[in-house]
Amino acid sequence: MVRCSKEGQFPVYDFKDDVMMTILVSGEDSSATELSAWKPDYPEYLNNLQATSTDSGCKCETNMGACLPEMANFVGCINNFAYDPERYVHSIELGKVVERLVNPANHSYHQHVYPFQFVGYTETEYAVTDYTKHYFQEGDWNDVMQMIGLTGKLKLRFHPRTHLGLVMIHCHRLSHEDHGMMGWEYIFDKGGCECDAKKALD
Ligand SMILES: [Cu+2]
Repeated sequence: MVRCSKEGQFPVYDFKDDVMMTILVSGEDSSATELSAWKPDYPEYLNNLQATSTDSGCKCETNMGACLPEMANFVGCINNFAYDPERYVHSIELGKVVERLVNPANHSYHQHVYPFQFVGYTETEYAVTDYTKHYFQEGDWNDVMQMIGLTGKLKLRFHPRTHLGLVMIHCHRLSHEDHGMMGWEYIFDKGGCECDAKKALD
């Protein structure tokens, strides 16, 4: 993640440009070497889904942004609703390949339990920097993604085959997550996938 090849003091900033910490590096300077490329053996749950189509109802939108007017006191919402422990954003049927269309331009999309594969953009023009495009490559697996400036959405796929129940999703910025931008999906062992949000107790 970090290579400290030069002696000196290096501030680390947060979102507001406040210094969170300073890294003090001592010793001789050294030259950073390139990492050599390698290819991991992927476990089954990371099987490539780029060419896999999704069943109806398993392809849903997840929007991180504004809230309904009655929830205006929250910082942000997922599909217009602030976090509600009794309400889930989408339903998933175990064993189905799932696709989510997500807009992580101003917020970072984070998902628990199952990593997701970034399979592409919904638009041909998506306004991200070459640096970002190089960092997040189509086919990569992630558990959090944000592309500042993104227009349109990202297509993310995963294939839940093991764990039933809750999958938490939220903005990875704590001050947003804790003020509304959190939700969950529910994985069932029967019944089809559905995009409509439901109350868990219905
Ligand atoms: Cu956020």
